Amino acid sequence: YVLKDNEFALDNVVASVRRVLSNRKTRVLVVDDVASARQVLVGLLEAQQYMVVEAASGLEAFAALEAYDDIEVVVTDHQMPDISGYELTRRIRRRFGSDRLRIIGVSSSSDRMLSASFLKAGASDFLYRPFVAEELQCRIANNVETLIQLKQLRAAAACDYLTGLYNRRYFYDLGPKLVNDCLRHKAASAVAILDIDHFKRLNDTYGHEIGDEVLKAVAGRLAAIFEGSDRLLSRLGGEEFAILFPMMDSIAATKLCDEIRSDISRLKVMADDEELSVTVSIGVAEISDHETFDNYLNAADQFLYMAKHKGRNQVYS
Ligand code: GH3
Ligand code: MG
Ligand code: MG
Ligand code: MG
Repeated sequence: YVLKDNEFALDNVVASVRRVLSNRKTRVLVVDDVASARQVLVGLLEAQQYMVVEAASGLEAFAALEAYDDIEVVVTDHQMPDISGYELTRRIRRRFGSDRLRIIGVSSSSDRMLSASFLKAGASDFLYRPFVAEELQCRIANNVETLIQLKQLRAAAACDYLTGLYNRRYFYDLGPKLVNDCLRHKAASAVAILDIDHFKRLNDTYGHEIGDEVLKAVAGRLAAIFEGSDRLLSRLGGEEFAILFPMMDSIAATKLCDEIRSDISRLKVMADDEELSVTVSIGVAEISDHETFDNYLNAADQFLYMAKHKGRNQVYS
């Protein structure tokens, strides 16, 4: 439950890119107190293959946003009995950034300043009624397109190109937040650094391309092990990976890491017609205090050094 606050914690970057690319239908919320006006908007949106949810007031709009966590566009009228579309826009923006939700205002008001007010409040777009149907459709399509591009950029920025795992940047971005969530609940976390043994030798013997294949195989195995869990897995760089175990002390994490170590030692990677195997060393540190995230990673790194020193293919904590 700790991780629920972080929208992307459970999300594998690769999976989210796939979702973006898979033409999943966008869900649009239409807010208007007048049923006939709502119907016009719904008709235009459904003609564009969007999934549409309706709300007859600002309060209904909030309820809809609670009920559906995948609404990505809100088209809202301005004049409504409970709260205005302008106020609704302001309040939605406090919770959802424009990289997550697009808001388009529509109004038959004669106030020519209304458009600017909406945009200042965080609306992505605004149209005066009566609007040209095709213009509304184009503006919505443009907003959906922008959202998709933002998601692709965000996923690419968090992703390691070779392995498809989260990268160092993402690990250092989300890791401290997860750790603090745990500390707020008075729970420890653990962090592990995993390093492939004698990887340079493998590169020197078989070449970098085979080295890359081994990296991908190890990353794929780790991703499979942690799929659907609340652990944060990333490639820090080179042949080093970091794993954050929220709500877990170092004893439990060490036990798990030893299973991972053993699992990877049984992995077979095909190189030309030879079967290669690799081993990994892992250092594990417990996070139970408010030191900097870097300090804990340094501690894990020192334990990793001990694991190497003691002969590799082992876990040290
Ligand atoms: P140890 O058991 O002590 O960890 O020895 P090691 O050889 O694994 O460690 P070292 O840090 O000396 O070597 C890491 C090597 O990883 C050096 C570098 O050429 C290689 N490397 C780093 N990034 C990549 C990559 O993306 N692809 C490939 N193929 N090799 C990489
Ligand atoms: Mg109205
Ligand atoms: Mg290394
Ligand atoms: Mg190494």
